[in-house]
Amino acid sequence: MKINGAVVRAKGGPFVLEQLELAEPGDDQVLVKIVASGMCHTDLICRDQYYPVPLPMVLGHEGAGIVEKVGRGVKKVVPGDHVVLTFYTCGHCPACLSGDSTSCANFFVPNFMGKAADGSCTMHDHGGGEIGASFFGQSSFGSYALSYERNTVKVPKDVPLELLGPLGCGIQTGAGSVLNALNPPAGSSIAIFGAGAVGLSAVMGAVIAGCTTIISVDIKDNRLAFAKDLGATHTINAAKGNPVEEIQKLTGGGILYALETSGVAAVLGQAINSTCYGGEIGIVGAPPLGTTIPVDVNFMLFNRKLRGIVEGHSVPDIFIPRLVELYRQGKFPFDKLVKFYNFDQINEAAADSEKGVTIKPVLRIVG
Ligand code: CXF
Ligand code: ZN
Repeated sequence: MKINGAVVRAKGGPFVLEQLELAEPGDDQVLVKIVASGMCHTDLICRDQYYPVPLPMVLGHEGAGIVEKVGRGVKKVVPGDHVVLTFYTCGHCPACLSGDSTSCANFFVPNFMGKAADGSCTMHDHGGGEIGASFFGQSSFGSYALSYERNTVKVPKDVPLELLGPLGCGIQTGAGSVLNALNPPAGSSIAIFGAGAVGLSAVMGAVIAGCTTIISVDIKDNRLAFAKDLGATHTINAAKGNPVEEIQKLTGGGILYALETSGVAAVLGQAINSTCYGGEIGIVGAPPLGTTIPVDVNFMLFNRKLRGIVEGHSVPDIFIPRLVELYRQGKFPFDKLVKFYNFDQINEAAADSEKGVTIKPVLRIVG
């Protein structure tokens, strides 16, 4: 079928709207009419080839839309259902079978390599040239996307569908890193480094968890003010002071939970150093491939735990509907992070996100 898609053909962009040909859904696939798609930092680092995905490609991995057609084997959704698209996992490796699908052994190829899970190319341009698709098992920067039953999450019809796409990645990553991965007990303290979409979602997650000290660290005062608005109890501008010393002062010796969302290696060092004995540090922000940091082994030896967290360690079919319900009850106001753009403003949305003037751009794709 013919679709409109935003193609990145060269390192650094731009996104160019083109008419493309999308394949029919396979047995385990779902054809989704995309209503809106969030834009995530990972779309931009793939465009810029910090993550060297093959180009040309249609990126986008926070799709929200309406099921148009399902493959023969699909049972979870039917045409007309409202869905959020999330990351692809295989469902048959040991991690998926044990319920930890964010550690899926087959995560890489169907999420990043531009091919469907069976290795086929599902998108072509008007000249018949192959276009990388199936980005995060979706490629949602298009008027239609092919997802899989496993990464298609049904959502209720009484919440605005155009708002929900970011629950598929950035928002679930931030909130889930706190609620599913670090799991701080009520009354505990957490420091969240970075106040972008992921970090601010983590702040909201920490409020839901009942943390009574929530420290947001960033280098922009407007973001820190936003974090306060969302429930941070303390803010630290790391451009003006030393966050490690300030956290130690605030907590009387170091914090038990720290989350690094900025993707800056030096900030990860600060997150580690801000913890007390037994502290746990979550790595969420993605720096360029090959980035390393020095770690003081004896510092870690005192029961500290450093862990990576992918996609908020969530089981999307369970966690995304929970976030929708929390939003509906006014306990998870992630809509405050969103600014809408028309599909043909996609490059402006990307630029605003990079400048930091928009926290979570969402593209309205089909009216
Ligand atoms: C990504 C971040 C980098 C590791 C895989 C998951 N999340 C989405 O943007
Ligand atoms: Zn993402």
